[in-house]
Amino acid sequence: MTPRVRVNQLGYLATGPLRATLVTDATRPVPWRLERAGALVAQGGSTPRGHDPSAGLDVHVLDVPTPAPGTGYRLAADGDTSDEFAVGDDLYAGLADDALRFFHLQRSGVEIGPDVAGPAYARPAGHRGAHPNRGDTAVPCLPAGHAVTPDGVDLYEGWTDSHVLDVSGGWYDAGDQGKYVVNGGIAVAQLLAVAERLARRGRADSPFARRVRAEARWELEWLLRMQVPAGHRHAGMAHHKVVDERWTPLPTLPHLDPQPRYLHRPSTAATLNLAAAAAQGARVLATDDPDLAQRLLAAARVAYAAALETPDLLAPDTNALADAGGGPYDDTDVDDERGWAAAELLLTTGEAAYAEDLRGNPWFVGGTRDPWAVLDWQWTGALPLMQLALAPGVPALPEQDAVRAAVAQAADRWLAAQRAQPFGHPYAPPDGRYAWGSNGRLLTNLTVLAAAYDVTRDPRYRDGVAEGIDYLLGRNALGLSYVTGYGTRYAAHQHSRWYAHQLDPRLPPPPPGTVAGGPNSDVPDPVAAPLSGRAAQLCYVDDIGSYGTNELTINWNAPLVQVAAFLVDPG
Ligand code: 9MR
Repeated sequence: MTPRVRVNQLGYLATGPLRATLVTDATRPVPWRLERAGALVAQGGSTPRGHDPSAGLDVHVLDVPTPAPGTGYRLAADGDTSDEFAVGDDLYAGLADDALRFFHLQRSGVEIGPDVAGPAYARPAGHRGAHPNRGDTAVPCLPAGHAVTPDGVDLYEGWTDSHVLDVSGGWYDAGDQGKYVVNGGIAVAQLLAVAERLARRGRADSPFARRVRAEARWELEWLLRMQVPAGHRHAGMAHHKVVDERWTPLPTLPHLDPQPRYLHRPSTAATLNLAAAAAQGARVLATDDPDLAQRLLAAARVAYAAALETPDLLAPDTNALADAGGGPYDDTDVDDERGWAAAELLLTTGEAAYAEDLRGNPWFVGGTRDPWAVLDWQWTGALPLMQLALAPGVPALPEQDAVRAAVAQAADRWLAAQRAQPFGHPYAPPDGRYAWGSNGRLLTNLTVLAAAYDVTRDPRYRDGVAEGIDYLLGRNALGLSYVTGYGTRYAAHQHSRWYAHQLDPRLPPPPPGTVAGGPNSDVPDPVAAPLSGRAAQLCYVDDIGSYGTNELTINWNAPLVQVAAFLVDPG
């Protein structure tokens, strides 16, 4: 039975806050007791919060003074007792480590040995071009007429160029084996931001920081391979993706993928993501590998210029195909990506021209768009603002103080949203419907609070991050931790083509530190579909078939690394 007292099943920081959510019909405050080994540590009364529409439950909040560090705490209230939890400052190092290892395990084109994956999930190199899979070492462009919808619309009409590229390496995106520049770009940027923060904290040479940079480098080298070479149409732009011709069944190990793979035509969004991530990578890897840093910066400049020349080559919504073999990552507004690329190029080069481009961008401070509403692969407007705010000084950008103020204001908005949520999570879509990857959106909101803390040192923001992660680790309507291996009851069947624990119980769950996409009000897959119409938090099922609520991806695990690394050392 899931306890009605919902806590962060991993534990709470010694600096607090320690809050829990009680599911109860009681209309008046009820007493709670904090116990350890049966002994009373503290007691108090709950705060009734009424009906919570996101959970479809009546709830109270327990606000508990943080006790001395230790393990084995429990909260008792209303005739029920919570799972055990710890209190301490060393709770998140393991999670940061594991969440980062996830990326190594997503690597394509290289053997994943038992030393990193354990014996059950060690696997040969995928997509290296050996029979029977066609491999990523020589991938042709999608031939004309290969992306025609059932209504007869050719999604890539007018695209006639053809060449073959070596696009091996990089990370598989998710539970599928596609590799997408748009999503690779944001995920690697988030890891690079971790490396930058560690450097600001004087820990650039720690083993963890080195691993972060090595992992980011793996993806950056792949991004470079996705750039259209000189002499071809749209030279300098980035191919949007390399994916299978058709979806493969579950499970399919990468080296056994029988599908032909194709490069899809370039897109402006992918090109700008490449420009942003490569420019940032050039800074972060400058000491480790000056030659690579130079190549990255050159590629970023070329990509940026190519995107200005071809500003609206949009990736089509390939979901319209009968069997797309990969996701669309389609985006009709690329101004936010343009601002992001300009900001990273500005930070790396200091050149005033990039600052000028940024000023004219609708997502920049004073612009017409709200960069803070959503931060994900499609809406990237908040990323450059956080990056600019955190940079020590940007001479070409006198507006830097205004940018810093905007970050703090955005964080204030998330703190207000958090106070309104009885489960303590700063995620509150205005229509009440949770998005695909809602856990990822919560995590990126937490990165905004973390950035605000780094900029202002106001402890309210640090506490906001600490409380916000409670939701992912069990303080939610399902009483479930969404992170494999963390918590008393955790998601163990994330949608993946190789972590097939559910299909073959001899296999272990996905590796620890893997976050599930989370509740999705649209319940788009057949497994979650019966949950349609339920309260948002209940639109989730821990089933390998539920790609719409339970997939793992690089762009959700990357902010998990950010948040966990922040909580290891808030400073
Ligand atoms: O995360 C993406 C989500 O925002 C979209 O609504 C959804 C449908 O287009 O696609 C999600 O991304 C998937 C991608 O297309 C393919 N790899 C797995 C991704 C996570 O489910």
